[in-house]
Order: sequence, then structure tokens, then C-alpha cells
Amino acid sequence: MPVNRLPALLIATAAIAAAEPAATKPNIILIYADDLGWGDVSSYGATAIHTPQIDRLAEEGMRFTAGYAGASTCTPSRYAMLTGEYAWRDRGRGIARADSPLIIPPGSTTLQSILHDAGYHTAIVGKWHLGLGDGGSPLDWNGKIAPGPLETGFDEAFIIPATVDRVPCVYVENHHVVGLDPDDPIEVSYGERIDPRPSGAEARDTLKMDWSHGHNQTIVNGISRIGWMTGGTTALWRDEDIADTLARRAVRVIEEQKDRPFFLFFSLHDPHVPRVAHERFEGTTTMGPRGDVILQIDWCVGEINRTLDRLGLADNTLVILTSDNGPVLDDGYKDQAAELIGDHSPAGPFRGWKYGRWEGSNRVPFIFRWPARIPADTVNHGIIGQVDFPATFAALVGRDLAENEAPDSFDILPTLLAPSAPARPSIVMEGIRDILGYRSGDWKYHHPTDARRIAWDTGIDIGARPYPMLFKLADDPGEENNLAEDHPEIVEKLHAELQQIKSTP
Ligand code: NG6
Ligand code: CA
Repeated sequence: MPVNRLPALLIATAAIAAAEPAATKPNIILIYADDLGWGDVSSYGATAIHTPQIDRLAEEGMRFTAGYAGASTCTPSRYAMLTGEYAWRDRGRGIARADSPLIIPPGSTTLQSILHDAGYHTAIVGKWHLGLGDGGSPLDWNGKIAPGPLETGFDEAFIIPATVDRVPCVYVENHHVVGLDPDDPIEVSYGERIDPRPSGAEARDTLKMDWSHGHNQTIVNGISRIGWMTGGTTALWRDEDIADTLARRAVRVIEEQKDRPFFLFFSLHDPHVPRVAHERFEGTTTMGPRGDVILQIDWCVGEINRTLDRLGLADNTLVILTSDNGPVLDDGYKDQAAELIGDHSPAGPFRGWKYGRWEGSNRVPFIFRWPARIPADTVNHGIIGQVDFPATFAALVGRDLAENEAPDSFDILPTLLAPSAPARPSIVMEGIRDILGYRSGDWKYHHPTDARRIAWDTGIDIGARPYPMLFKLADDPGEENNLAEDHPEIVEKLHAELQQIKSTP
């Protein structure tokens, strides 16, 4: 039996359910930034940037210092969070194209299906990046786009299909592209060139934002993207307006659902590339576009805070703020993120970037605010993961999970309600190229691998080494001092634990 299904925890949860039924079904708003680092917000120590709305969540709630994303890139991270299963258990869950098939089996148990079944209205607003369609035939962007979020348990969806740097540059609402003119159909290709217009590689001097690697195919809004696209002119987004569009939509969901429990997955695009803030945020930090879009995130969080206050919903709404993976500076566009970084440390004291298996790659901001039940202004150092959301929210709504449902998910509700309660004993981290890191207690183990060390031509060291690495995080949060040779017995123990997790379930 997984540790998270221990009877004691179930009893504790049941006791809460019996005592205060009203508070057991809080609204849940999951605010999910894209590539925001542990050190990128002021409540986690940033001084070059000030994020008052995020900080307010921390002051009124619980801030975790050891909260982990499911992986250090978007698709596997989101997969783990929504299914409660580590993405690395099966191949094919790497960074998805916009036309990759849906990787969550329709009808399976997910965070959203658990909440839907418990009577919640479930909505996603923002980035999806988990594939669309069944893979049987090429995805037709002009017809019914399915299966997708609705087939995995969402009642409504307003999504960016993959990433903003990938075509098609359009929103999909439920099963259809928003604002599409049928006389101007969309065609998308990630292989053969289908767009005869000058590409980002050819018309480089016309671009609003130059590219540094990849991102040199179809140009939309003066920015070239990954992939080729034609048509859909009336449906194209303007990058400057994406945050506003998503925030407006998220506020609408809250307003419409205010009289019943709802789950809103508010999945932001910022600060992922291309980083293009709305004009009103442009130049508001000393860090260029990357800093400006972090302030734009804070504004989005403010929109949620203000809406909950206005509607009197704040007390019994659980707001979560986290990020899908660690930070990155140059991720394919010349937006001066590296040049203007100054003293700012996007991953705080931790080593590594997006794509890797270092702490900085996987450890992210992680704040929960639920005034009715979670103690305010609390810091929790326990290990938790986004992969724990399905079991935790299942416990919250009184749903028993079978062994094969959300198999890697722990019920962390006890530690959310009382920080002295135990969290996870350990967690697995995933970088690109199937490399795994493993934290158990205060030790971090990197399994030997022959994988290439660097992420594409970004130069980012993902932590791949052909020998084992062992770090004691309390003394060495920056993973500098490899203790594997000094402590072969600990290497062996952690290696055995990781093998055990890999071989089950
Ligand atoms: C990479 C892209 C990067 C980003 C990433 C996905 C290149 C050279 N790099 O392939 O820019 O889009 O995929 O990021 O094309 S994620 O946060 O959605 O996982
Ligand atoms: Ca990401």
C-alpha cells in the first residue's frame, strides 16, 4: 500500500470531513506559471523584483520551500500533476508539439475528473501542452478538435494548445478554434514547409524579437515560431494581450461559478518565451522582458485576489501558486534575459535551469492559501510535489482512490493543514533525455547516465554524468560537493530506493 494511503491519514481526513463539511469543498484555483523559478518572486527572496500579489498569498497562507514540479519541462510536468503518475514511467511524454496526440487517456482518473465527479465545475484557462486528438489522422484545426481537455475531466476549456512559441497561434475553446473564419482555414505542419511567406530565418531583420536558436519558421505578430502555419488570420493572438485575455477569462469563470464549488486551472504562459509583456508592463523592471512578464504574472494573481475579495469567496477558496519547471534565460529568443539579469538569481540558492535534474530545475515556488483551514504566514520545509495534487484533492473531497489511480500521488493534506505533519519521504525528479534525480530526506542522488550533458545548443548543463552524484542539501543546496565516494552506503541505499520506485507500480 502506498504510504499516502495509510489509514491514519485517511482517518484524519475523514475526521475533517465529518467535522466541517462546508469547508471540505473549497473552491480550488491552481495558478500555474510557466518556467518561473524558485527565486523569481519576492516571497522567496528576490529583491530585484517585487511581486506583492504572490507575496500576499504567502502571507495569508503556507509557503513550501521544498515543493517540486513533476519534471523540468512542461509536458511531463503537467502530465504528472494532472494524472498523479510520474511521466517517465512511459516513453512518449516529452515536450509535445501542438499536433501531438493527447497523452492522457480519455476517461482516466485525473485531478480534474476527481473534482468533476465530486460535483465541482472544472475549468482550464491557459496553456495545455498535453496533446490534442487521437493520433489516428492529422489534427484538423478547422473542425472538432478532440479528444482534449474536455475528455480528461474538464467541463470547460479555453486553451493555448501547446506553447506560444509553437504554431498554431490561436486559442481553442472547448473543441474549436476561437474566431476562425471558415473561408481562411488553418493548416499546420511541423515537418514539410507549407508557408510560402518569408520565414523567421529569411526575414530576420523584420522581426519584433530576434531568435537565438530554433524559432525561425512561420512569423506571427512579428515573432517567428516553431512550426509552419497558414490561414486563421482572424483567430491569431497578439502576444501582448495573452495575459489579459487569460485573466479576463479566469475572472469570468469565477464569477459564473461563484455559487458552487469550482476548480479553475489557470495556466499562464509567462514567463515562457517569447516574452512579450503588454505595453503597460514594458520596461517596468530593470531585467527586460523576462522581468516585465513576471510582474505581469503578479498582476494576473492580483486579478484573482481582487475577484475573490469582491465576491466574498476568499475564505473558502484554496489558491495554489506554483510553476511547471525551473527557470531559463535564453530559451531561443534574444530578449536580453541573460544580459540584464544583474544580481537576480532565478533559481534562488539552487543549481540548474529548466531541462535539468538539479534542484533549481525542479524545485519551484509553491504557495497554498486557504484562510478557512490553512494557517497563515507559515513556512513548510517538507517535501511535496505537484504529482501529489490528485491524491490530496481526492482526500479533500472524500474520494477513495484505487491502487492504480494516481499511483505516485501522496495525500499531503495533513501537512497542508498542520506543517508539523509528515510530508513525502522522497521524490523523483525528471530532466530531459530521461534522466532522473532522486531526493530522499536531505540527500539528493543523481543516477549515472550516458545521456548528453547539455540541452540542445542552449549550453545548459542538465546534470547528466556517467558516474553517481550525491549531495547533502542542507549543507549544499547548490549541489556542488559530490559526496558519492565518501558515502557509498548512502548511494547504494538511494539507488535501491529509486529502483524500487521505478519497478512499482
Ligand atoms: C524547446 C524549445 C524551447 C521551449 C521548450 C518547451 C527550441 C530550440 N527550444 O524545444 O524554446 O519551447 O521546447 O518548453 O526550440 S516547455 O516549458 O513548454 O517545456
Ligand atoms: Ca515550462
